[in-house]
Amino acid sequence: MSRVLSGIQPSGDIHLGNYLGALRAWVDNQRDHEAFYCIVDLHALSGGFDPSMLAQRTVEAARSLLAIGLDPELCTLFAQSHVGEHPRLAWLLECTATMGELRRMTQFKDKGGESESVRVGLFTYPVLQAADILLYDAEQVPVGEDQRQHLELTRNLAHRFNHRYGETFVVPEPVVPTLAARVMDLQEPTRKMSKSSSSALGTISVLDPPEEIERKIRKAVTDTEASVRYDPAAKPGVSNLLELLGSATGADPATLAGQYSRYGDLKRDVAEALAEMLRPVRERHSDLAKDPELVMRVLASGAARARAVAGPVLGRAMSAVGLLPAP
Ligand code: AQP
Repeated sequence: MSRVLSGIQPSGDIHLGNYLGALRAWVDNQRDHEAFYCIVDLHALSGGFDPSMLAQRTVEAARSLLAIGLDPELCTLFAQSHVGEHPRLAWLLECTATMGELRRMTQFKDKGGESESVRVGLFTYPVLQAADILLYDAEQVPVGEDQRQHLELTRNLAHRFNHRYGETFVVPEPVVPTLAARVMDLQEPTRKMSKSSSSALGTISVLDPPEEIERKIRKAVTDTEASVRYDPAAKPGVSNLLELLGSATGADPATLAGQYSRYGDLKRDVAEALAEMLRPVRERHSDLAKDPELVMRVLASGAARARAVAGPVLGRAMSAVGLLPAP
């Protein structure tokens, strides 16, 4: 079985963009791949975070991932900070990466990269992400479109390291969905839906009840034209709604557009389809809340399984760069 790895930050409620862009593929992949999924809590330190909430958010992210359909019998789910190999490999890769290539990362620029007070961790975050992936010899990484550039960096670092120090890492491929690879904010449809930078009305959480989904979709920004067309450049709001409906129902967004003449009808169907798609997630989430210790047990056994794979790969990399083996 080929191996996949992917991660998510515990930086807020898991939203529809995370779900359609990446997490739905996580669930599918666990059946026919050896799957490692990581809650990247160390990455969360690179942005504004609340220390009193971080542990709770990590547990909550794990519970939501189980509710979405991850099965700890089929995949390895763990917290990044529980596997010390991640920051250790990140250092070796920081000594492989260049300032120039990290400066080109658009997420760094978007999140305030020009400011003198920006955290160094925000700058080096894509290198830690490369370590997350390379530690598991992952062949595939399911991600949304926004992560494609970081994946390209990971591939470049793996190639460079292998070329400089000898064959050490598997070079991974990104797997980006064809639909809803970039779910847009419902209030600002030219920006991606995001945990930390979207307004409450612009984001749909995977745990939102049907009436909340209906309210947010009803208020979603469209445009002043009255025709339903799939044209992401000219009509980003309407096209986003059509993509959401398409990815919830399996239909093609351009074909769906032909079935509607009014925005109100489209919005009603989008809200219904999303509520139906997320219903089992909400139900499983409330079942999981009845056993608060379950998540901790899953994360403990996940960390042990992750360390068993990551340890030898880190050892390979340390030996490749010529470090003295530990006594
Ligand atoms: N809007 C989106 N559309 C499609 N995919 C998305 N992803 C995120 N937003 C969208 C994908 O979700 C996975 C987990 O993302 P993450 O939490 O690790 O980081 P992120 O990309 O930075 O997500 P957010 O929600 O925007 O978080 P914050 O606000 O904390 O930065 C990734 O595979 C990502 O591609």
